Amino acid sequence: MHKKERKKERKEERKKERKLYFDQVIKCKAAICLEVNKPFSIVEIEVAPPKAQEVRIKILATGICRSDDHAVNGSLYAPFPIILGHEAAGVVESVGEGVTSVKPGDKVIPLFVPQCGECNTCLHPRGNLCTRHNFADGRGLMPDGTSRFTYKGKAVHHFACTSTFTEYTVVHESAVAKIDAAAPPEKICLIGCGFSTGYGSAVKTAQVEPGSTCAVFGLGGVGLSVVMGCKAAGASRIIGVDINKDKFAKAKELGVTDCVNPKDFDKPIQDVLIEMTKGGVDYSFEVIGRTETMTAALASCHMNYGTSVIVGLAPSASQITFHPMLLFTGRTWKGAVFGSWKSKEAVPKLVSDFMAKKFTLDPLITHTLPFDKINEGFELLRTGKSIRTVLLF
Ligand code: PAD
Ligand code: ZN
Ligand code: ZN
Repeated sequence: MHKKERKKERKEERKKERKLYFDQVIKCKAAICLEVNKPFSIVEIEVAPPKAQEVRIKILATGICRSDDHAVNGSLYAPFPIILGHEAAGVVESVGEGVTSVKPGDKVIPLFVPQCGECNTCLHPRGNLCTRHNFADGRGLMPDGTSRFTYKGKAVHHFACTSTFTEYTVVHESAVAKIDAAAPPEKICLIGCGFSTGYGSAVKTAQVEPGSTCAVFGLGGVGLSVVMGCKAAGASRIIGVDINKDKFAKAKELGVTDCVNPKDFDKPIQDVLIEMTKGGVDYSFEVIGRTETMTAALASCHMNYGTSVIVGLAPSASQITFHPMLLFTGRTWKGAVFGSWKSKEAVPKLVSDFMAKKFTLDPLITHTLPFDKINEGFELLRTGKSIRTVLLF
């Protein structure tokens, strides 16, 4: 073949490849955060097809978690513009080369803490923060360093390996789990973050024992899930601590035995709890995200054998100072992301447990809104009126 002809042929081939690529680009609705502290803008974006080892998902339902709000207001560092959201359920639309664990049509939950199954952490029996895919690297990009989202010709960042405030998203294969096809997306989306985080913090991270006394600081969606975990583990006394007394009725329904509002006392909340329990609780959980309540929760647990778990996400720039005596006298202080679960293997099992009615999610879902009303959903969270709002597409 003549050299010129070969060149022309190659050019045609490249043109065809480009066309195929653009044919596969999906235009869809997404809620973008253009700048810190600004409302979400509902706009049309382009979602590129999944590359090798990646999965494109049609989102069916997504919950609003306080961690998303931490990113909106800048207390959790995030690069803008960005598509937030990390608590969702959806259906696989297409897969890139080499993907074996899911296929188009599978019902799935995106995983903000991925599980590659091969790194040191994934191979360790207790580790759950995959070292190959760092959920918190703050780059807002796919593992290859690029984005699959475009708005007005410019790249938009991903969030927490998931980005679910969009009709379509792309995630790495290690950040998605296949679940029971019959599971209701508008409920089990909570297994993508809030429920699993709270429940796991009690049953896996703390390993609450039957007959123990627990204190849960913060009775939002995650805190109430901690309460459910403590109850399931057989705790005999569960003290709920919140500054919003409107949270107490539901907390009691779910197993809280005593409700305490720090505003009702003129002494530190740890003194109140130590008095109530004659020395301190066995397990305490901070599920708010404030450094002061983290140290108060630590001080509330019994010296010698008390364990305190940090579940709340403190501002990126914060530091804690505390008296070393608090630990010297025997308390244990720990924390966990996603309730210590190894995500890809645990999420399908948690969905099966939900289907087998081993726990309920209904009490956590106070509001369901169409996706377009995302700003209203965030207002409900900020004003303390909602536990979880689920957005439907
Ligand atoms: P939420 O806002 O629904 O609940 C927080 C609760 O804390 C509310 O009921 C507040 O009234 C209450 N509260 C606020 N300030 C105080 C105070 N000073 N004393 C007592 N109570 C107070 O949030 P959420 O349940 O969605 O999330 C809770 C935290 O957990 C938040 O920081 C979030 O970012 C973090 C989180 N962590 C993980 C993880 O993997 N560790 C996952 C998901 C969420
Ligand atoms: Zn969350
Ligand atoms: Zn890994």
